Amino acid sequence: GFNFNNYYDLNTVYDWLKSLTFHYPHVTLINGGTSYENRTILGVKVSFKPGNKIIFLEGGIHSREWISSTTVLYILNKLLSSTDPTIQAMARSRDWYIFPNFNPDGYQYSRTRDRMWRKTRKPYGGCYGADPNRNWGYYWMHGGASNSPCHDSFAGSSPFSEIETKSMAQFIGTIANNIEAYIGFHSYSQVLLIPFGHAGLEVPPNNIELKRIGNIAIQKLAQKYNTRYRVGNIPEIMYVASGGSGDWVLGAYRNVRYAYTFELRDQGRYGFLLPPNQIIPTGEETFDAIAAMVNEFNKVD
Ligand code: 0X9
Ligand code: ZN
Repeated sequence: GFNFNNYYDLNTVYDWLKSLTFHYPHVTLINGGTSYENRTILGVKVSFKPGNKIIFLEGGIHSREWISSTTVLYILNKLLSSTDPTIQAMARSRDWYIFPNFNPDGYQYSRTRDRMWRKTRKPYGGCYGADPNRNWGYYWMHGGASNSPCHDSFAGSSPFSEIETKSMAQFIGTIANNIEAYIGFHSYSQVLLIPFGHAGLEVPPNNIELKRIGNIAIQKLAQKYNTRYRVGNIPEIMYVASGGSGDWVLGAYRNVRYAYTFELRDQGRYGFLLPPNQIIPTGEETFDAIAAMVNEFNKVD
C-alpha cells in the first residue's frame, strides 16, 4: 500500500496513481512516454473544467532526489482530498498535470543498486546516463554541463538525446499553449530558483514578478515549520546550469508566464537521504508555498 510515511518503488506509486482514478472522477492517467528501459512515465491530470489554465508539476527528474517525487504526490493528494473550501477552489480553478517520476529508470536504479544515482540509464560507451536536467533544448551546453558521459552533469550527446526528455518535451508541447506555470521539484538546499540557468544572465521578462511571487511563497512556506528558503535566479543563488526543463518550457513557449524550481529540504544534514519522517512536513510546507503562488497568479489574471 501507499502512504506518506515512506518512499516507495515505482510500481507502488503507479498503482496508487491508478487507484486515484477509481476514487476521484476528475483524475485521468496520462502516459507521458516510455523510458530507455521501457518504463512508463506516468502522470495524472486533475481537471474539473476543461479549458482551465494548466499548472504542471514535475517530480523526480533527478532520481536520487526522492523527496521531489513524494512532494508532488503529497500536493496531488491534498488537492484531491482536502475538505478546506479554499483548497478545493484552487484545485478546481486549474488543470493540474502532475508527473512524479520524470526519470523512472534512474529512480529504480537508485532504489535497488546505487542510492546516489542521478541520471538516466542509457549506455554511453563505458558509462551510463545523461543528466536529464541538462538535456533540454534551450541554450543546451551553455554552461554548467559536461560533455563527458562519465560525469554526473553529462548533457547528453545532443539536445533531447534522452527518450525521457524527448517524450516529455513532446507531450508538454501538446498542452503548452495553456500552461500558466511549470514547477519542477529537486533537492536539496532550500532555495526557490527562477530561470534562466545558462551562462549569460538572461532573465525572464517578468523576472521582478517571479521574484515577488517567489518571496511570498517562501514566506508562507516558512510559517509552517520555520524552514528557511532563499529566492533568486539560478546562477545568482546556485550555479550556472544549462539545459534544464523549466528553462526550455519558458524559453520555447513565451506564453508560459511562470516557471520555478524548488530545491526542497534539507540544507545538507541528510542531503539526498532525507528521512521518511520529513516527507509529510516537507509536503505540508511546500503545499502552502504553492497555494500562496496560485493565489498571486489569480491577482494578476
Ligand atoms: O543542477 C540542477 O539540475 C539542479 N540542482 S540539483 O542539485 N537538484 O541537481 C538545479 C536546476 C536549475 N534549473 C535549471 N537549470 N533550469
Ligand atoms: Zn536535482
